Amino acid sequence: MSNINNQTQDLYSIELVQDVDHEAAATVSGGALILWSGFNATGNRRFITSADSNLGRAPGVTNFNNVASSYRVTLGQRWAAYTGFNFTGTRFVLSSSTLRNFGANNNTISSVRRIS
Ligand SMILES: [Ca+2]
Repeated sequence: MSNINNQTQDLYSIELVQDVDHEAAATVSGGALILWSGFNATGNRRFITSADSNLGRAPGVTNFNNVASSYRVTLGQRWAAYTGFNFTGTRFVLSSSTLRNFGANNNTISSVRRIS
């Protein structure tokens, strides 16, 4: 029985470590905007570390055009999100270091870039 308990604990630890690794990698490279396809950090996730003019254009990666429903930023950064490709359309600022769900802008983001 103790073996089963230990194995469960190990699997849980591995999942946490993987999250930390993603965060560490993003931090080392200068911070990130993290988007999730679902509310409350659920669904697919994308780490964005530089301007992306088209969230639907990412070969081999899940489409994120008009998909993001929750987000947070690292390193106290501010990112501008746009409802159109190439930083057009409605613009709004993402700056929360804690998880936030999108409200009126749910599933509307098409491009993003960091702002100072
Ligand atoms: Ca969504």
